[in-house]
Amino acid sequence: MIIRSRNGNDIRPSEITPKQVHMNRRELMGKAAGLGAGALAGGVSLPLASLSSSPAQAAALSFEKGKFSTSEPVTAREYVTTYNNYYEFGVDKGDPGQNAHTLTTKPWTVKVEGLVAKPADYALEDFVKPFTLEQRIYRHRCVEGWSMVIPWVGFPLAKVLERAEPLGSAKFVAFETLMRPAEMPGQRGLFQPLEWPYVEGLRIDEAMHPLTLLATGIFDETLPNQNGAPLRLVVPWKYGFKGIKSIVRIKLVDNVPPTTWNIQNSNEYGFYSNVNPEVDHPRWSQKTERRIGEGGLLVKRRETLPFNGYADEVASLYSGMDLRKFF
Ligand SMILES: Nc1nc2c(c(=O)[nH]1)N[C@H]1C(S)=C(S)[C@@H](COP(=O)(O)O)O[C@H]1N2
Ligand SMILES: [Mo]
Repeated sequence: MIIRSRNGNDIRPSEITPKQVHMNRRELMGKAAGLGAGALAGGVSLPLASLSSSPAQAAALSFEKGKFSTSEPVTAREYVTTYNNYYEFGVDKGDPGQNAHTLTTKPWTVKVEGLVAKPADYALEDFVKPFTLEQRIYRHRCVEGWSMVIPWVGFPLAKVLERAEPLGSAKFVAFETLMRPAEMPGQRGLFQPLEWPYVEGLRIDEAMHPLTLLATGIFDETLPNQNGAPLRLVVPWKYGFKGIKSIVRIKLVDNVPPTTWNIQNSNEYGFYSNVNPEVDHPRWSQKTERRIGEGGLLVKRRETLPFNGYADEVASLYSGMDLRKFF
């Protein structure tokens, strides 16, 4: 099946169901009334208050739960696509959803280089082609204290690294976002909130971990631009800013690569950035979080879990490390 998205990229996911019908907010509110989570198939449930619950969409969202997927209620698509951090398109949560449509994501080239036996420049289509797309429902915890549950579509980053054949000297993986001021308003003008291009990094064992994804979609559609089209990183046990968007370069290196928020403020943002309720941000606690879409001022904040709830899978990567020091 070919799914043609708004930004013109094709995906051929065997496991993805037809594109859901996009309804306006008023329709959604009307349809959502009275539909319980029990009405949904495939183990996916939406909160009662979800704006995107409708019988038609429930059918479209039906899929096999991937390994590692949470069964927590999925955050409504409306929030996932309108409440974003993507400073290349503005610093307010609504800015990326408003502005990111100006980005051209076709053609798109991804460079894989550095300490590998098989460096290459791939057209996105060739980069993705050998891999089976999976849907993975992950918790997503922003360092600012909010969280969502997002159904990503993608494939393990490990597949890309294996194809490139890392040399023994490769210890870290460095990622880089597109630099294109003409199409990214945050990269031009007087006020530039960050140094560009946005860069991120992982230790190679983190990068090879089966939870670590490269995503090309959300729900049952290709990634909307505001979510990082056409290719973004997802590392569910780390704060959201590790999930670098619109990736153009993946480089295997032998030393800790620079990372954007650490460059911006090294007291507040470390290289590891594992979700850790025991280590406060210097300006706020990280013990609790607000789940976006769980409406109302009276709704209690949730307790944040060590490694964002993925401790069983990833805690062993850090055994013997002082996670207060390596925050
Ligand atoms: N290139 C780039 N990637 C980025 C960001 C950014 O500003 N620029 N923001 C990060 C932050 S802080 C978060 S929380 C997530 C948000 O992803 P989402 O909008 O898909 O929820 O993207 C991350 N990736
Ligand atoms: Mo974030």
